[in-house]
Amino acid sequence: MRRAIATLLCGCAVVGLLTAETAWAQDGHGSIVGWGDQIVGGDLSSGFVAVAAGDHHSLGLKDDGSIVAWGDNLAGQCDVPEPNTDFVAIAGGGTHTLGLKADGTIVAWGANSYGQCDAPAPNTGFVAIAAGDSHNLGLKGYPRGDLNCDGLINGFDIDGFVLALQGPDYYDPVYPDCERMNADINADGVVNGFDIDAFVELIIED
Ligand SMILES: [Ca+2]
Ligand SMILES: [Ca+2]
Repeated sequence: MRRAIATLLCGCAVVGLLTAETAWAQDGHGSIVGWGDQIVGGDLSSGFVAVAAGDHHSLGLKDDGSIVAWGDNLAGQCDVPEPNTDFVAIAGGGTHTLGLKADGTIVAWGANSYGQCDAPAPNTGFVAIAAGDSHNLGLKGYPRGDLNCDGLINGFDIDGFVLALQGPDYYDPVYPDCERMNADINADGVVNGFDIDAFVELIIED
């Protein structure tokens, strides 16, 4: 089961700010390194699987599916809406933020003067997101967890998930028109045993 958020940075008014031009760097897998005109966030030392940047705010996606946001928060672009769980991708707009959930829905928050936070209906089936200054793009596809590519995530995906864990030599011949990486439920770029708990959670939620 994905853990609930242990700690979310307190808004974006984080402690330990460096000067705007100061670069920061931390060694190690899963840490975030930043440079340039930026405000430094809190603990960025481990557990991250993706990063994104807006005009003056920054985003990190953690391996537990939560988003950490820091920087300029004048439009609320760093106020990740609850529940801050099950995110698999992030994108930073000018003064807004996008998060893609594991179930293929988009969550958006921050400035909405151009409707950039109003995800169009039906808000389902998204597999990738991008954010411009005041607009967004969403790519439709088969969501993570849909291992038989029927557009649904349910118990009929279990066989495909097991084959996906075994490798492309097992999965691809059975599902030639589907995508084995849909089994990368925790969005860390690989399909392995660490995806099992998240997959089970998706099936249970269905
Ligand atoms: Ca399916
Ligand atoms: Ca994975």
